[in-house]
Amino acid sequence: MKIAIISDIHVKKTDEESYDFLMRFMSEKKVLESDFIIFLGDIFDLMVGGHKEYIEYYSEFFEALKLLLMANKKVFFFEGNHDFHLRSLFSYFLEKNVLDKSLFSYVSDGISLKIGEKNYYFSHGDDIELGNYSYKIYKSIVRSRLLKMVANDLFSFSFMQRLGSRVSENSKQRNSKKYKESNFNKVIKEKFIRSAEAFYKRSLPQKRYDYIICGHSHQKEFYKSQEGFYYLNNGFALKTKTFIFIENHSPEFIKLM
Ligand SMILES: [Mn+2]
Repeated sequence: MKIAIISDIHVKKTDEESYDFLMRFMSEKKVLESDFIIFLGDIFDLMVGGHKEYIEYYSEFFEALKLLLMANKKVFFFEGNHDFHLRSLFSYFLEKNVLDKSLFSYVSDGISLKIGEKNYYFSHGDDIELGNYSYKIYKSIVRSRLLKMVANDLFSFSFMQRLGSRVSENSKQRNSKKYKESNFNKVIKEKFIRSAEAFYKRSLPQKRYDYIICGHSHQKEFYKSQEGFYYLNNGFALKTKTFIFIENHSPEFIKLM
C-alpha cells in the first residue's frame, strides 16, 4: 500500500513556482504509483466557494486530477484555511467528467483511516492545534453556512481573486515579521508536537493512532512519540520541496525537483 501526501503549497497562478510544484507532484512517478493521493489542505491560496471558473482557471490541475481518478486512484482533498467551501465545485467537476465519485473524498475536518493493520489520522492540522483562540473564532466564522452562501452567490469569481491576492499579501507581511523573531519556528514546532500528543491522548481508548499526519504549521516534522505514534508534517512545500510518501507503513520525505 502506497500513500502520497502533499499540503501547504499555497498555489497562486501568478506565482509560477507554486503551480509548477503542484503539477510536478501530480506527475511524479511515486505519486502515480500510489494507491492513495492525499491533498492535505492549503494547496491553493485562495480558493473559496463553488465558482466553476476555477476549473478553467486551474485547468492543468483539474485535468491531472481527472487522470488520477481515471487510473482508479483514491484521492482525498482536505479543506485548508485558504481553500474551502469547494464541495459543490468538485461534485460538479466529477459529474461533468463522468468520474467515479466513490474514488474522490472531499474532507472538511480530520479523518481516521485504517490502512492494513495501522491507524492513520489525517487532517489539515488546525483542528488539533492547541490554543490560538482568535484563529478558532475566525475559522468558525469563515466555515459557517452564511459565509458559504456569501462566497458562492454574492461574491463574484473575480472579487474572490482580488481578495485572495490581498489576503496572501497581508499574511506574507505578517509572517515575514514573525519569522524574524528568533525562536518563532522553534516555538511553533514545539506547540504542534504538544498538540499531536494531546490529540493522541484525547483519542484514547477508542483510537490508538500509529500515524498523525498534518499540514498547516509550515514546520516540517518527523516526530516519534514515546507513546509509540508518529507525527508527520511536510512543512511549507515551496520551502521543503518535498512530499510525504508512505510505502508499507514506512514514511519518508521525497524531494520533488
Ligand atoms: Mn493552513
